[in-house]
Amino acid sequence: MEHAKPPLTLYLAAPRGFCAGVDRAIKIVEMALQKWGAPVYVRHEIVHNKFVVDGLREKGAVFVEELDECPDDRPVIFSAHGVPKSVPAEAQRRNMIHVDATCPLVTKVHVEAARHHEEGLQLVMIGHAGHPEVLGTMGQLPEGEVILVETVEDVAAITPRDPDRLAFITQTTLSVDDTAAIVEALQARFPRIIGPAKEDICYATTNRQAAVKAVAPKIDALLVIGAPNSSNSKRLVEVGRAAGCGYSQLVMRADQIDWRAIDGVRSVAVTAGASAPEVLVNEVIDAFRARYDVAVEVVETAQENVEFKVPRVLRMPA
Ligand code: 10E
Ligand code: SF4
Repeated sequence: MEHAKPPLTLYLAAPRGFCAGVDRAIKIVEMALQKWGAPVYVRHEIVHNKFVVDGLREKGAVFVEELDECPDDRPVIFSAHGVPKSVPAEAQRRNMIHVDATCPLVTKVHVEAARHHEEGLQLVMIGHAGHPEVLGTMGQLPEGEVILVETVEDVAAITPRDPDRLAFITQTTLSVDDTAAIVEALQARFPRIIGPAKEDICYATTNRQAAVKAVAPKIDALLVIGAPNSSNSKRLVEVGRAAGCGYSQLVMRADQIDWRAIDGVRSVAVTAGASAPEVLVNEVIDAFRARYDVAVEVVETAQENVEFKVPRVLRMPA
């Protein structure tokens, strides 16, 4: 006789998964393939998710890291994370068809940076070194015009050319709480620094973190579906941990769940980063159902209805 499965409450955090910028970026690649046929080149992973990237590759997208890996005579798409100014300039110089899938909320930060620069301010960017969004945003301005800080400690170490002529911007996918502490440190050291009302963290990042905070007190374990190179997904793991969840783990999909590590848990929460598709959430739920007698409960802290249009070139007939 089969043993009865142990009971488990599985809380589904909401909102989770795809944000409007990711949705738009994926649509851009799909529509470009329809309009121009394969191959369509994509500079950097369109969003940081292997499942999404593999799916688009099967349809004819070719993923490269740099523009010099693309031929002149095929369209190229720039990823949702944004690109330095030099990239579209080079595509233009080579007369390439290029479509920018940068999320409009990242572009907003680019515009903000350019505006401060025109007013003669030096910029401080809060973000993670080497991340494509940070490279893209810093690459909007000439070398030396954007100083990167990653931590509260970094704030004490920077040497801006004029401490009274500064503005700050942020990456869109940071931890809301960690960033608040860095902004506070900046304002304490540079009382005249100019910035957005809070930071530039987007609605999707904010909402996904709030949902994790709300569910954390109820659970023994948190699983965040997302890729190891996905900044917003990694932040969800940290937020879970900071909210008191002893086991908070990133998994790309169900086959990465460490069942032994969560042996004996009675409640788990599942969320997904902004680049993780819902099919992978369902895969994880099914994997739990195979081992436990699962009761699913949704913990919803916000509703989202943001939608971004694809660029006009893709809305026009071929
Ligand atoms: O690493 P990130 O979280 O920046 O990227 P992602 O592709 O996992 O999710 C989408 C977020 C973007 C494009 C940055 N604003
Ligand atoms: Fe845009 Fe935010 Fe999504 Fe990034 S995480 S693509 S900024 S909506």
